[in-house]
Amino acid sequence: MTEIPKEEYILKCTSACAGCPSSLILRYVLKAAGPDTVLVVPACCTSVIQGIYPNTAMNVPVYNVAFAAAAACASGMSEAFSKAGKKTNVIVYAGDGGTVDIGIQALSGAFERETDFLYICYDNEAYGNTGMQRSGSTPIGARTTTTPGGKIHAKKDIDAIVAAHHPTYLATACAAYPQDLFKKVQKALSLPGSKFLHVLAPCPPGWRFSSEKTVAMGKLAVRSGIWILFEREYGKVTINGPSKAALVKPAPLEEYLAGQGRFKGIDQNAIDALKSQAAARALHLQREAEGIC
Ligand SMILES: Cc1ncc(C[n+]2csc(CCOP(=O)(O)OP(=O)(O)O)c2C)c(N)n1
Ligand code: SF4
Ligand SMILES: [Mg+2]
Repeated sequence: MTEIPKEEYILKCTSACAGCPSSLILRYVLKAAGPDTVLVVPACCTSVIQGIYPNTAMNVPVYNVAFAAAAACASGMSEAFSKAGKKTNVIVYAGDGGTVDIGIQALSGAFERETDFLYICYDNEAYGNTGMQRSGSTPIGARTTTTPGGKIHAKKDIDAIVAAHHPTYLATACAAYPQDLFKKVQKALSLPGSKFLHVLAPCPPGWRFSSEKTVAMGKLAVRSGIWILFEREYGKVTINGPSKAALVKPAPLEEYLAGQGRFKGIDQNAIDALKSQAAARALHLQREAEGIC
């Protein structure tokens, strides 16, 4: 951890819930990006965590925008900085609802135009700020306030959707692995063009586990293989660190599910669906990493 700078860009005493993964992830994102950074934040938990004007918990400029507009705003901003000869990092920091559902059109447009920016989706698998409604990123079987019997549809594969735009860099990360996250943000910002980072954000109130277990839950997600750490740099796929071992010998998925109240009473069909999706995804990534497809 010694390579991670001591400077803090999120100040103390934010309004985040105890154990919040969103603020934890952003803390390391900003340590990697440094002070010459502008954040573009659509409506989400982070737009509350940042504080209410004129006060703010953020030590970098933040531009708040409507849900559907984040990537479009970032496009204009990136172009303006470029024309002014500035190298300022433009980073969208958005939730899963704002990315896989409401902001997907602007996201697609920005990636198609090869906008020079980094889009980060922190994925707590629900609309957290408004009380945990299901999003397109909520997994099968998870109970949310709008899926009280458990969600019946699969989690949208946003990584595959973004990959179809052939970005310079696409990677996954997890709040439980800050060094991996830090290095991926640094690498993404060192590359030209459009970059996408999808970060799993285990959310204590949303997933219904106690607040000291955020990191443990993230590690279990990776160890069980339900969340795979990988990078796709100029199209070449690499499976990272702990996911290499997890794909050979995964921890039981039941252990991950049992620790979360949102999966209470999940039926066997939903568990089987989660397992087969994870296995298919692992196989596809392994084949890509070996250059087979
Ligand atoms: C167009 C529009 N619809 C709905 C809302 C209300 N709203 C604000 S934040 C939010 C939830 C965002 O969820 P997500 O993007 O997953 O971020 P999280 O809150 O989980 O951090 C919603 C529905 C809004 N601000 N604008
Ligand atoms: S609901 Fe989850 S992501 Fe949102 S502030 Fe609370 S812990 Fe963080
Ligand atoms: Mg969310």
